[in-house]
Amino acid sequence: MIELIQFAWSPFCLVQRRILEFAATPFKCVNIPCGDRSLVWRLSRHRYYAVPLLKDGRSVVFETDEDSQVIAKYLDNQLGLGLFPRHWAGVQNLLWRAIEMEIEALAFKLNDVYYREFVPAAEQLGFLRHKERKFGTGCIDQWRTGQRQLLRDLERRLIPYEQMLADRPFLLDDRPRFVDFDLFGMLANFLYSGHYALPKAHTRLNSWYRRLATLEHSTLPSEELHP
Ligand SMILES: N[C@@H](CCC(=O)N[C@@H](CS)C(=O)NCC(=O)O)C(=O)O
Repeated sequence: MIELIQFAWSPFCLVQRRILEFAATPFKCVNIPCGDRSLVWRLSRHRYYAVPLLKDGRSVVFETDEDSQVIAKYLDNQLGLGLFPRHWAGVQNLLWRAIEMEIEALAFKLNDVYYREFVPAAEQLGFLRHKERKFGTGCIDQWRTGQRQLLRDLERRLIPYEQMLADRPFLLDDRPRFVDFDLFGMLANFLYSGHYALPKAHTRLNSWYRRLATLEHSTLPSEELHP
C-alpha cells in the first residue's frame, strides 16, 4: 500500500493527500514528528529530509527541487489521473510557482498563528525554534499581530483564481489538473486550524473548494489520452 510520510498540516502534504483520495487508491498517512526527520532521511537513503515523501512498495519518491512535482507526476503516471496533460505544460509550471510562492507564503503564516492548537505539546519547542531560525525571532507573534492584513492580502492574491473560475468548473479546464490540487493544498493548510474560512467574496472559489474536497477521479467522464 502507498504510504505518504507527512505532517498533517503541511500544505505540500495536503496536496498529495488530496490527489491520493481523488484517485481512490488505498494509501496510508504516516505522521512523523516535525522535529524528527529520521524516517525520511532513512527512506531516501540520506538524500532528503523534507515532507512529503511517498513510499510505494520498493519505490521511494521525493522532490528534487522546489519546482519538481516529482510525487504528483509519479502518482499521475501510476494512476492515470490526467493531471499533467501536454497542452497545459508550461502554463501549469508558471501557475504552480505562483501558488506555492504567493499563496503558500500567506497561508502557512496564518495557520501557524495557531500552532499551539495543532502541534503536539512535545513538538512545540522544535516547531517554534525552526520557524524563528528561518523567519526571525518573534515571527509567529508578528504574524498574529498582522493577521488582519495577512487575511486582506490573501483575499487579494486569490482574485486571479476566482477570475479563472468565471466560465469553467476548474482553474484551467472542465476537469481538475495539478494546479487545482496545488491550490487546494495551500488553502487546506490555511483552513487547517479551523479558525478561518475562505473569503466570502470569492463565491466561485468557495464552491470549487467544496467540490474538489470530495471529488473522485472515477466520477469524471473519461478523457481521450491524446486530445
Ligand atoms: N517543494 C517541496 C516543498 C516541501 C516542503 O517545503 N516541505 C516542508 C514542510 S511543509 C519541509 O519539510 N521543509 C523542510 C524543513 O522544514 O526542514 C514539495 O513540493 O514537496
